[in-house]
Parts: sequence; structure tokens; C-alpha cells
Amino acid sequence: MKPFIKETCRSEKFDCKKKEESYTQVFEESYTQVFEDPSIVLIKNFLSDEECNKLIEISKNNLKPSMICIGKDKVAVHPTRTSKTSVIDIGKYEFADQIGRRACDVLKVDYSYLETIQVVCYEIGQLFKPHYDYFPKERIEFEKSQRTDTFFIYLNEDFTDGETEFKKLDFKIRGNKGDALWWRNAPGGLGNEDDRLLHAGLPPSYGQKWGCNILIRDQAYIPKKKH
Ligand SMILES: O=C(O)CCC(=O)C(=O)O
Repeated sequence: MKPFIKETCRSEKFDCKKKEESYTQVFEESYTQVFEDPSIVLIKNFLSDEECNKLIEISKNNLKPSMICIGKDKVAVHPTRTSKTSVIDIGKYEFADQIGRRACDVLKVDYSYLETIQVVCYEIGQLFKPHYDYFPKERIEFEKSQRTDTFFIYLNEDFTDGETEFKKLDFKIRGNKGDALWWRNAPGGLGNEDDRLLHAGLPPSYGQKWGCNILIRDQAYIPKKKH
């Protein structure tokens, strides 16, 4: 498989010089183009087993009903998304901060483009119905930027079914523990939204499904103030 990137390391926090060779090599061998157009890439072992376990561990006691964006400026719990979510405080956990940097490194974008990191947990039958990760036009004024890319990381394997499904592409996939599925919602940013990337989180029929969403914006992300 032809690698997509030569360098993966550009953030100040990684010791680039020391790790460049091994880190880059792992990544180049790990990229599998699972869908050609639009591009969907499976990055094997994007997270180590230890990182997956830690993300689950710090999320377990912090799960809240998942929300979806509604209209111009609202979020709400909604029957189209029945999982639970834990928002990871990357200021508190250095390992999570490094995971975010890793995603930015893949895209060669500044770390400030990283949105929140969210861990999701689906119990049997819970799901996220078909949706887009990019914002509709009417929401951009509120959000201040568009979501260009999604990395959905599979944090465990001990569940049945629960694939990620791209309805319009007639394609579904499920990675192994630590694998990231990377797709481009709006490559190049606002105005380039790709409506072929309608996708769903299918429900597990056995066990719990744990995943992690890393979303990247087309410019620096400005977190919303808490009320
Ligand atoms: O659960 C999945 O497989 C995909 C999750 C997803 O689409 C999302 O959280 O936006």
C-alpha cells in the first residue's frame, strides 16, 4: 500500500528527531485505503492497547447521554443517537493530548485545529443513525469553523456487529482495537462538504462497543463557554 504521508511528526511536544524513524514507519505500513472515492482510510494501531484501555477507564464514570447538533446553535439528546459520551479533558491527561496531536500530525495541521476528543459507549441496541459530521451552513456562524476530518477509533473488540456504516456508499467496516477509521468530511474546509459521507454507528448485538471521536476543524477551534 502506497503511504499517504512521509512525515507524521510536527508538534513540539513529540520528540520528533528521536522518534521520526520508527513512528513514521509504523504509520506508513498501517494505512489501508478501504474506500477509494471518497477516501476512507483504516489506520492500523493508531492507538496502543494501553491507550485504548486508559481512554475507557477515564470515561467509565463520566458517561452522559450523547447529544446531536440541532439547528443553528443547539445541542440535545435525541432518539437518533442513543449511546453515551464522555468528553475527554485533554488539559488533564497528557496521553490524550498526545493522541490529539497524532491526529493533527496525520493531517499536518496545527494542534489548535483539534476539537474535543469524545469517547462513546454503545450498549446492546444503542446506535447513532445516519448523519454527517460536518455542520450545515446555517450553523457555521455559531461554530465559527467547519469540521474537515473525522478519526473514529475502535477502543475494544469484544462485541458483535456494531460496524460503522456509510449508507450512500453501501459500505460498512469495523476496525480492531486501536485502529482508526479516517474520512474527510470537507477536505479543504467550508464549502467542500462531501454529502456522500453520510454514516451511522450500528448497534452492537452483544457486548459494549467503545469508540473515540477525534474531529478536526478547518481553522483553530474555539471551545464554547460553559453556561
Ligand atoms: O459508532 C460508529 O461506528 C460511528 C460513530 C459516529 O459516526 C459518530 O460518533 O459521529
